[in-house]
Amino acid sequence: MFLRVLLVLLLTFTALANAGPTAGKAESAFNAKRDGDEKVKGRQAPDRQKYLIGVGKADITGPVVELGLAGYADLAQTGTGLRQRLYSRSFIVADVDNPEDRFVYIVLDTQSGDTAIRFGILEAMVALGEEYSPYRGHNVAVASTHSHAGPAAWYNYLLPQVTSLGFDRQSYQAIVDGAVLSIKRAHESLQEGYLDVSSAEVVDGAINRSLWSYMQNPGAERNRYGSATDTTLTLLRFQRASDNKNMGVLTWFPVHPTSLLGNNTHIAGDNKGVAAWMLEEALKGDDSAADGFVAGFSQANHADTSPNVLGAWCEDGSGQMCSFENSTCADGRSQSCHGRGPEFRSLDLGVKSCYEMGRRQYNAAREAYDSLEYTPVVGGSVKSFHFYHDMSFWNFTLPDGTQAQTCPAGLGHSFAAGTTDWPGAFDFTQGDSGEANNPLWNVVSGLLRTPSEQQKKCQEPKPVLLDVGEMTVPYPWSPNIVDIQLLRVGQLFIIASPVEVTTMAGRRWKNAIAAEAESFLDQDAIVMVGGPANTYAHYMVTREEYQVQRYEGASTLFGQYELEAFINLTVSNMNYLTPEANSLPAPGPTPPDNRGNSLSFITGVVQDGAPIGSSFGRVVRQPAASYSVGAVVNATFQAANPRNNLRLEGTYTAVEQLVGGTWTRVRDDADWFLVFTWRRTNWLLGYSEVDVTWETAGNASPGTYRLKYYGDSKNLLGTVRAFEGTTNSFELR
Ligand SMILES: *[C@@H]1O[C@H](CO)[C@@H](O)[C@H](O)[C@H]1NC(C)=O
Ligand SMILES: *[C@@H]1O[C@H](CO)[C@@H](O)[C@H](O)[C@H]1NC(C)=O
Ligand SMILES: *[C@@H]1O[C@H](CO)[C@@H](O)[C@H](O)[C@H]1NC(C)=O
Ligand SMILES: *[C@@H]1O[C@H](CO)[C@@H](O)[C@H](O)[C@H]1NC(C)=O
Ligand SMILES: *[C@@H]1O[C@H](CO)[C@@H](O)[C@H](O)[C@H]1NC(C)=O
Ligand SMILES: CC(=O)N[C@H]1CO[C@H](CO)[C@@H](O)[C@@H]1O
Repeated sequence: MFLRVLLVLLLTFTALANAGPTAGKAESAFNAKRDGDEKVKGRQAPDRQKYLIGVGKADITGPVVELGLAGYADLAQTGTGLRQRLYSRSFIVADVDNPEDRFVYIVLDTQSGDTAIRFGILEAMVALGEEYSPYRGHNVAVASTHSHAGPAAWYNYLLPQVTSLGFDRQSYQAIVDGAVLSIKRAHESLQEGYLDVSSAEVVDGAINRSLWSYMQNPGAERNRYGSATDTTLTLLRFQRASDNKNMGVLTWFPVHPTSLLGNNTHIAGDNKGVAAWMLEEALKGDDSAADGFVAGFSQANHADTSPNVLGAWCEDGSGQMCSFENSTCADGRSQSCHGRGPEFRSLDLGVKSCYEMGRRQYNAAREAYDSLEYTPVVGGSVKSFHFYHDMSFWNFTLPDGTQAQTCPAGLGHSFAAGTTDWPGAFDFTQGDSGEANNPLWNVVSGLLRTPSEQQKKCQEPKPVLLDVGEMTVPYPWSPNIVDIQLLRVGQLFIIASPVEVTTMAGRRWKNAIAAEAESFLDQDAIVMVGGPANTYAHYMVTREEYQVQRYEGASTLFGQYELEAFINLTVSNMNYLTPEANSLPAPGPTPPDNRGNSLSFITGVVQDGAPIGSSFGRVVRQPAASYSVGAVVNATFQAANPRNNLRLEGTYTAVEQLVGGTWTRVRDDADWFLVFTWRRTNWLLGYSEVDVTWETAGNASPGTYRLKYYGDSKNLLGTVRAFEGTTNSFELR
């Protein structure tokens, strides 16, 4: 209530402040451009314009054990613990004069946005009542970092559920609740402030992983760009007007968060999670940053990029790189082809490479943040639209007048081979992994159908392996209905893309938006593509790239004209983003909601037990009495299943330091270097143990410390009780 009053006061004040003798806001923005200088030095910016801005962050860490991870689609990749908690980071922008005109851009530390998650968030906005009525389908964008190391089983459609054995309410709810909490926090922080854009190059931040595909694009087009991936990180700064402190930043840089490999089983935000954590830590207590500074690292046109920047090599003893055209090795298969990260020699599940690739993005973000060359976001108005569109057999006209068609979703043969970042995603289709012991696949594989003639023709030259868009039994396998959404503040446009977009596809899409924006903007548009957002419709390549059907082309669900279709659907609705626009497009067909009818073979926790003579939280193995900084500190506790309590906004592990006679928490689950590993020791009696591991090479300093473990045990009656364990103290020297 108090906040609402504050908001109203704020708005009234702003309205008065803006009701001066000069012409409208948009007008003055354009004047600023005509005056010539858009660049602002430092914090003082005479011609900047005010918006209402807010940022918020909340925990979305779902079940960290006994559940498949989302991304590599590998049944064998089941969670065993936690390296880093996952977050939702929300960024709200509103028009000071028309505060109903606003949007919220959410960056989830998940593999993608999703229809189920989005439904959950939108329902929560309605349930929150009047104050949250400005947040509705047209302006809520559910984007992601695309981390491949978060829990799965929250997807709306069947295909991505297969490798996590279905849908899990607990996993889904953790993301929805955290996303909603992050929106509330952002909403409660809304105040007047400024938006400014800067950028920096990320040095060795990614390589193209499908150069053969990229090379199919016309030479003249490729020559316009310096690289086969986009190397610039763009940063949007949220600076509050009251004291010019920065509340947060939202960045975009394209690179796959596949640094942690497909054999990693610890939950983490991958390289973007590292970058966000580093920037938020670095700015804690910094003069430039407000308390609770939030750093969002959104994904961009990353589909054909890899963080494995040393290239893809055959791990078959041959010492050869994988084949250029199809990433296979001497045996003609892709199974032994692996991309190498900068620290691949540590043979460690990608952890060290992940940290390094995160650090590179952090470095660029820091450079952009410290930059004196900011372009202010001007033009006042905040607009957005969203509608659903069914891609099955949709006919439309290309700009050159020819007819084109999109198709129901279909996956091609190369999809099963996976990528150089991890081979063999979904190779259950070839029967050599997972099929026999995947009960969900056993139920649904008999329902596979061969594509219709119309579908075969539409999808050419893709040979359809999985005709997912024509399969609706027992419920739809993949989206045919996709989200079309654009956000605008001033001259900044954000495409919320439901597909992973390749480098060149992203460039074409952004160029098309910028060209159309010229019809109603005086200054050059800045266009970002963010995603996977709102739903997960796999990949999108250019028409030329589609012809060679590498993984990305085979995963382009709606056929060779998909990019042209997305461009058509966004560009032809940009009239809803003009300063005068005050209506929204028709909502389109509602996608199926499978939350209530999804299959699940995920079993719950039956009970926890502790052996006679032990008890929950007892230290089974103490740390040594002393270590040198750089050593790995390790302790083992008698444990219970972490699925009994996700401890959202809390922690499973902590490091406490003895400071002036008092034990003070100095590390928790958010820390990259503090790792929580859970394992069952007796299935029948429900015994388990956890290792708490602290890698002090990371960021530790000498002192007296102890480790903590916070758990929750469940008895046979289903009662859950919290407990904790504490190790002996140890010296770090
Ligand atoms: C992969 O491409 C090479 C040529 O670069 C070709 O010799 C080989 O047959 C291809 N393998 C498969 C499995 O398509
Ligand atoms: C994880 O996979 C990578 C890539 O194949 C391999 O080099 C590494 O040895 C594996 N690590 C473990 C612990 O299995
Ligand atoms: C739609 O496009 C397809 C493929 O180009 C064509 O065969 C069909 O006649 C078109 N349908 C309509 C109604 O124009
Ligand atoms: C999109 O396709 C429609 C239907 O064919 C066509 O009328 C329109 O001109 C196209 N719009 C753009 C921006 O290409
Ligand atoms: C920590 O201790 C456990 C149990 O002895 C062991 O399995 C694990 O490998 C150790 N981890 C490290 C990083 O030393
Ligand atoms: C321009 C560019 O990024 N080229 C790289 C594409 O990826 C290969 C390895 O797959 C590198 O060797 C190129 O340098």
